[in-house]
Amino acid sequence: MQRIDWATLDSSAQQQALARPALPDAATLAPQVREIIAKVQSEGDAALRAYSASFDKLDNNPIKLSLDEQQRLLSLLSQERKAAIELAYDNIRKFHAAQLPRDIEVETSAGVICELKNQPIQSVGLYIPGGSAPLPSTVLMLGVPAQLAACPRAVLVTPPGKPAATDIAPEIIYAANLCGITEIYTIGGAQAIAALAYGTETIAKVDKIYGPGNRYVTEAKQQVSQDPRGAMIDMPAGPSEVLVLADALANPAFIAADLLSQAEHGPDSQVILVSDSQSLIDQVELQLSAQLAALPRKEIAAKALAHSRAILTPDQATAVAVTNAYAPEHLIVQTANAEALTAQFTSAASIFVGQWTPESAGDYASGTNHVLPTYGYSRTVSSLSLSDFFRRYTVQRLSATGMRNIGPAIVTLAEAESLEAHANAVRLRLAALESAAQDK
Ligand code: HSO
Ligand code: ZN
Repeated sequence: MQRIDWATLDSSAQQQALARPALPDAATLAPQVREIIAKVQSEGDAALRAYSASFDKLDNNPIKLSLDEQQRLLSLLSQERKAAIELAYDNIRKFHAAQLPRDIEVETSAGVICELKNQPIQSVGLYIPGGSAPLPSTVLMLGVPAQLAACPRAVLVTPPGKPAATDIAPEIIYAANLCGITEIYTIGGAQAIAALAYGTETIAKVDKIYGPGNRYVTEAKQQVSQDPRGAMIDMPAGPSEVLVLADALANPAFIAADLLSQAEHGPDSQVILVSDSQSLIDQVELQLSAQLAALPRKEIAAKALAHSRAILTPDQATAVAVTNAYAPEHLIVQTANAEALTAQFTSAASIFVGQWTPESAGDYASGTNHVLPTYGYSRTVSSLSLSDFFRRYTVQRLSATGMRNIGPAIVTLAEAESLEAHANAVRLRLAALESAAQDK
């Protein structure tokens, strides 16, 4: 870890210490992804098969995973894994079910009724990364809210397996089926995002795309979300990150394990330790090297650690300020007063309080969602929740009384904006009401 003594830095060096990395080859990535999207738009399934052949070295990707294949995969899964997935499913379901948005109806003036209603998004596409670590937990994080919102159509895409395209992790299928999802496609990368956004012969277009992915996936999501004929996306994304805020009494072994759990996600993972205790930082460093050596993914984790930072602050208040300035995706608070500190955080996407709460709890099974804003977006973007699977819309109705009550003010406002047609739409009605009253 890079050691940083906060008090010795001037303000621009402090900003630099908290900066995210510039995303590599952004300039070449965008046109590459644009080309993939265009090819899927013009050639459909044939483009998906061609990309499978060139990127995945698979000649006959069936694209759609049949129900028979799903059954075959499920038969490979142990009871222990099924039970663990069910426990996670239950907790995620409990926490998200409590988020069900309520419709509201308000009479704002006599005879003027306004409603705010929630309607499930009709068709949602869930992207589940494959590659070095297939993530069945992400299936639950996306599938459970889609199920609770009762989205009429939820489909899942995930990169093809090996040796056959249909060799998907059985855990992914089990989690998907628990969430009521059986429409599953064995495609990944930017081409999968294009297929979801625009549709192909086999895959019908969806309205909104959810889920994490590599740089190509993230760039493709950005591009299709900017096209009105494409699809909406859940949130902008960058590499995953954790910040641990610890005091002198924290357990260095726990902290090192938490830092490594983020580091093993990928070489670009962002890992930060902030503490007012030099000796705690020293002990965490010792633990990091000891624990790292035993990890199967030590090469990935070591790369992430190489650009990670340990920041020494003069006191705890500065540690909190540094945390708020960074705006971490995950914030783990390992201090004696963790509970009391929680109210002081203004920008973390998901907070893990106290020594018994590792990030792994929220990654898998506590019930909170692990799809979270990164790259500082958590200042304003929220963690994925049930509301992301609804669209909100409004309804209003005026009675004759309502028109009499607010009509004159509307005319005045329309005149103030010099919008005569707007004023007329009300004047005509007020006049009709007036003459109907005189006829009586
Ligand atoms: N920490 C990841 C989520 C995850 N961890 C999935 C394990 N599996 C991003 O928040
Ligand atoms: Zn994780």
